[in-house]
Amino acid sequence: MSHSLTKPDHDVIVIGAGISGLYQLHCLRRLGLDVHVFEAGTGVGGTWYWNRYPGARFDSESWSYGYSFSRELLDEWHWTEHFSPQPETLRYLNHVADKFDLRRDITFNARVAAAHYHEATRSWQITLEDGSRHSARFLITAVGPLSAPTMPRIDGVESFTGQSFHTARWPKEPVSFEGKRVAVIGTGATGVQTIQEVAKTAGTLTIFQRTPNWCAPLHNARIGTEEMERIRARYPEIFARCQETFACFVHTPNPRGTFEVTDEEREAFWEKLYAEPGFGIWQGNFRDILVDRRANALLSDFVARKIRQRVKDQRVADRLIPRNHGFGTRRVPLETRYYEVYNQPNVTLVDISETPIQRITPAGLATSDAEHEFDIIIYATGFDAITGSFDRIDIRGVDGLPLKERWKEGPRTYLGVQVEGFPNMFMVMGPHTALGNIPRSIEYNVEWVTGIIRYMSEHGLTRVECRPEGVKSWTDHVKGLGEGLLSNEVDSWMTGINRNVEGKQTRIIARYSGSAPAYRARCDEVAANDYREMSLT
Ligand code: NA7
Repeated sequence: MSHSLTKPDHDVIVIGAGISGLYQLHCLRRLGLDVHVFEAGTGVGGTWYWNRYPGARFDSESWSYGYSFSRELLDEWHWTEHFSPQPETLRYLNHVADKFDLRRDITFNARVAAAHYHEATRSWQITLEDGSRHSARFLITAVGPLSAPTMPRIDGVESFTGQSFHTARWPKEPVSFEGKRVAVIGTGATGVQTIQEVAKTAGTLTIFQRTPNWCAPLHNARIGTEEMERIRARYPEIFARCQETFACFVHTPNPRGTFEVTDEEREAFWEKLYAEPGFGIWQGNFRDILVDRRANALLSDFVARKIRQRVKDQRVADRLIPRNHGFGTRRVPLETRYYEVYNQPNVTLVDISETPIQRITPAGLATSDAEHEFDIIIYATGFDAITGSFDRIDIRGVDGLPLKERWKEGPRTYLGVQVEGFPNMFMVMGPHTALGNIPRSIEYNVEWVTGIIRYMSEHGLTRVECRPEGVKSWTDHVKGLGEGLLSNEVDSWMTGINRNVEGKQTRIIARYSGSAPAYRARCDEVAANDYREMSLT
């Protein structure tokens, strides 16, 4: 690589050693670059390092979720379950780090506090929380869209004298619930996984639900040696399919409309989807369920009937059925006997939309109508999503412009990978990229970023910045794609709402909602045209 300017400490600094950061390190190192990763945790894994809460696991099929770039890796790894539990996923990512000798270029226990661009040297200076400084030509944020956990804004959280945990900061040591009085606050995908697991051993379990979500069965199963052999043989076909589908899952919308079939056919199709593993009922349903109100209402009614069948006490079932949004318009938690948990005598559901939590007390918590005592409180209260992990770092571009300032009206990006005024910074899984089955999107994003850095190295270029017109056109495109989607009319992390974070009460278009193949085609086109849409010098 050309170094006509003062040589920084590294060619590239990557923030984060999760699925994105690990692969980014591997790809750039293969170009012969000096790459260094700073990671806040003590080990690799990102999401799968931090989220050790009981019951944490994939909702995507394990064999569609792992890295696809190395046939050797695919051949040697045995997924033991169709939807891998967190400990296995963490083992997998550690195996990847060992196999590709990644750790030697990662500093652990190193949280990045600030990242400032310096025009004079065309480089980024990174300051860690310990005050140490490191510079690089390129900065790559691999910080994850769901990695900044948020605690509820409830008085007295610090006063509780029992054990309390946020699910995304779960301790490494096992936590026993045996005979304990346990509270769970939050019923998103994380809360649902936690609740169904904790209910197995807790003395009592009290669930504080503000908004119910539409959950659907996961139908997990073990994978034996022979089945894994068959899966391995099918890997090329599996990953080819993930490249073709809308959101990189093995599931993709059915081409039929909800009202293009008879009532009997529709009911039979939904029964089939409800009985099948994974996200099929959300991602493989009729093509119009997330845009047509009548179709969505009909499907919601189908799932509501399922909840009623599974929960014995119909008053409890009533509370578990969402009223303010339709099926699939928020992230659908997948579950294993979640609804049956509410039939257990030791489990109580408290609807805090009726009786809000007023404060956390030393002994437990107080709602508007009762005092509750607990040994353990679990906060499954989610994340400051998509932009939150950026907001926590003091990122400044040209002329010291803070990224937060640039995004104060919501994120504006070029292809979800670059921001105007932030040269030489690339985002992997930044706002406005395709989410879906995330590792598939990550691999694409990482390879695209690797491509442009390779191009610059080969051409002796040291500065890359997107152009204002490129940002406008991509941001408008992303906003346009969001029009008509029922999910954009609902508060959730996907629309940038977090009631626990100041300034995150207005819905924004934070994610790209077009198809993954269309996203890739657009990015491929930019690369094929030698990145002429961007300013490279
Ligand atoms: P989510 O989906 O954002 O869920 C957070 C939950 O916590 C949700 O039920 C919230 O209720 C609840 N919450 C948040 N703050 C409070 C307060 N102050 N009081 C009571 N309840 C509260 O986060 P998850 O971790 O479950 O999942 C995030 C994603 O990670 C998930 O979609 C996967 O893709 C991986 P609300 O709905 O806001 O009323």
